[in-house]
Amino acid sequence: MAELLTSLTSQTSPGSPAQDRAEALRVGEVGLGRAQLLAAAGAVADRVHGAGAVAVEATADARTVTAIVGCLLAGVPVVPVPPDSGETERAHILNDSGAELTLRAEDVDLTAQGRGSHPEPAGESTALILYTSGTTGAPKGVPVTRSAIAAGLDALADAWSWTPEDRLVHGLPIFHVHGLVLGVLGPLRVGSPLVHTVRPRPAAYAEAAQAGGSLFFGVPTVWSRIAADPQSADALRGARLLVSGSAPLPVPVFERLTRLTGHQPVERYGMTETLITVSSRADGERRPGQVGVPVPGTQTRLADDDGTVLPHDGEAVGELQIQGPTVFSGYLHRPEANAKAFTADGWFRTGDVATIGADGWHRIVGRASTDLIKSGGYRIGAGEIEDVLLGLAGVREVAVIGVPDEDLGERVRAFVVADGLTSEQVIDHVAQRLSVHKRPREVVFVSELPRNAMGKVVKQRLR
Ligand code: MLC
Ligand code: AMP
Repeated sequence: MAELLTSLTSQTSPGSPAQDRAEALRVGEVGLGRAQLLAAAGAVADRVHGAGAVAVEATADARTVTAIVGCLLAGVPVVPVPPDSGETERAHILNDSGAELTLRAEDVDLTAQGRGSHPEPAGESTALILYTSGTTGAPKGVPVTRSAIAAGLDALADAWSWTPEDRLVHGLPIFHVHGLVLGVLGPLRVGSPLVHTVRPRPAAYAEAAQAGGSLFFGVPTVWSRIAADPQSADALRGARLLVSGSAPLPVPVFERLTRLTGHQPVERYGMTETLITVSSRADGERRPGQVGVPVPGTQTRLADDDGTVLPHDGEAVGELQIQGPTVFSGYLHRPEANAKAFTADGWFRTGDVATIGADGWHRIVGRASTDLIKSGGYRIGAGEIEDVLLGLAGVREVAVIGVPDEDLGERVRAFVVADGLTSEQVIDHVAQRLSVHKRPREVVFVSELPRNAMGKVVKQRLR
């Protein structure tokens, strides 16, 4: 396979001194040229070479990016750990992935020089192991191969006319597909410099736009906050392309953003398991409330509950299923989940419910399971939070749901049957054990949960 981080590594002899010094990457206050990033990442590669997998404490920091790049140069799978993940979640990720070593920003020396280049690993080898929530239990490990990332990024470069002339700006976390695969590996493959703003605040995006940012990534919460801040939105007029994804972009946010920035945002759809598979195009139409057409190389279809394939007529509603070079081949250590995740003829079952028009345009209308919550663009499993809360002394029963939220899309609400506990105790119990963003934003104490004749909690009745 061609190299994964082509624009970083493809020049075997150094580029021109000016090219090498020009900033390839900036995270907050720290900028790195291509040559410095390659040298410092090379030193990390020398150190981790031969490890089965390495965990990286994924703070938004130029040293963390260097650690990730170093592991990728050495062909060692990277396990990004959310820096705010509590003890339960962290222990699970480290244990399940088999990571042999954890790198933190402090472990990386940005002035170090690697001893030399490492051979490019095979395309089918694992680049990243990303952890993502399911409806029940602890998060599942998703191995993402080098060839899937390469195919996914090349498809997006085509869809978004993304070139080395762009300067990408975002402030998303670098432990998920959006911020890491698209937001960090994308620029290193395409060759467009990256400006990471550490946090995705409207004022930081505005400042980066004024400094020449052209391509901007955000989750809908970020775009909605920008749309509520006319001054920051106006600063984005000079951008080339605004891209939204990870959760549905509400139509009013699309419209307001268009009015205030002069740009209709491109919306795209994806998953950790499949990378980005459907998008509107930079050179094409944008439609509020729709996520576009399959990216080059991806096939999509709809199926009903019995597996009958449905027509692409814009009316039929079914589960969206995906095939293509970016789709993973199964969760780590989860044969049962894998059996359910794919159809007999090899299509990945997204669990998202959609329509597809005769013109190929996709509309995501919901999710098959009420136990997957999307809050601020983060995927959160109700079961994981319920398991943790059942471990809190005094809690007798619990049910977690997502409720609509103006800012976050959905917010986590926990219904708890308990004796003598406060909302803060319940929230803190989750925040200390799982990632902070998984904490309930609201706790409702009830005397009992609604159950059906089988004794199963009826979550619909909690809404
Ligand atoms: C509050 N905090 C607490 C707390 N209550 N900490 C501990 N215990 C408690 N009880 C603190 C936090 O530490 C944090 O501090 C602050 O409150 C706010 O944190 P938050 O709740 O996370 O902030 P919020 O404003 O809600 O964040 C909104 C957001 C964020 C948009 C910035 O949700 C976000 O970054 N989302 C991006 C998700 C993403 O990238 N998803 C992509 C998945 S990939 P401090 O100090 O940190 O401020 C995917 C595929 C695809 O979906 O298609 O892309
Ligand atoms: P994650 O596992 O965090 O990668 O989340 C993937 C899920 O995010 C998908 O299954 C969808 O439910 C949701 N998602 C991503 N992009 C979009 C979008 N543009 N519109 C609606 N939902 C989306």
